[in-house]
Amino acid sequence: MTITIALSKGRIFEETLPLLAAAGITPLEDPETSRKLILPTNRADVRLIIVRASDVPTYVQYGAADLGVAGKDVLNEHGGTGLYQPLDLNIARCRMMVAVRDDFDYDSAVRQGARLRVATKYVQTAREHFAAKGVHVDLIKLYGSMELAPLVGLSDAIVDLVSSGNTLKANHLKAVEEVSAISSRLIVNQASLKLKRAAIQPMLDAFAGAVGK
Ligand code: PRT
Ligand code: MG
Repeated sequence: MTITIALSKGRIFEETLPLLAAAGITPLEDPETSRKLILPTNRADVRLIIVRASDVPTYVQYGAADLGVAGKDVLNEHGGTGLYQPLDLNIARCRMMVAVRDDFDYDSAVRQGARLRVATKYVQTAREHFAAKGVHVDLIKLYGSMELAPLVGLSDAIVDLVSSGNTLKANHLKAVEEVSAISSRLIVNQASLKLKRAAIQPMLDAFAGAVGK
């Protein structure tokens, strides 16, 4: 019985490596240099698949992967259908923020009840956030480089992830409101957990031990 784990390249892969090691799993190739999308590991019964960060929940939902690691940002947009989310891995941490141009008075725009144009990749998250605040927004869906939108008049505000804050600063933007704290979770296909419990449960326990829970 093979266990397939879906990961994205970059920070999630890097920060998941020590957790995999705690479960006795070592990838045999580096996704940054390999062109393979299916990576073997030291364990004949465990393989990794490398997918786009926002595609990880989809692979796990349909059982094409048994396990995966995905940010709460991605999970909130996906909705979580068919996924068991047993563990916050506390990795790839950042904050989902509302940001505007340095010279834009966000608080007064909100106070005056202005209708705000908000550009974001996280439409679902943004809709929930502004609805809860009672702020009327027109959402503009983008797929990347949200920071550009307020600079060229596409939007008044963006909803995006911030870690160091350097990207905002370099583009004369400021964060004005936190939407939520973000970290990555372990996700598990619900059917896999039942059918492959003997193989999966020890991995969950090892991950939980490595995370300190
Ligand atoms: O890059 P790609 O379009 O393929 O997908 P992705 O951006 O979703 O994937 P990836 O690998 O970049 O991010 C995977 C996960 O890492 C995200 O889903 C988040 O949960 C988490 N994460 C943690 C981040 C960041 N920190 C982060 N800083 N994801 C993105 N960023 C970006 C942010 O969007 C902004 O453009 O980094 C920029 C800001 O960084 P600072 O340091 O300048 O503030
Ligand atoms: Mg990215």
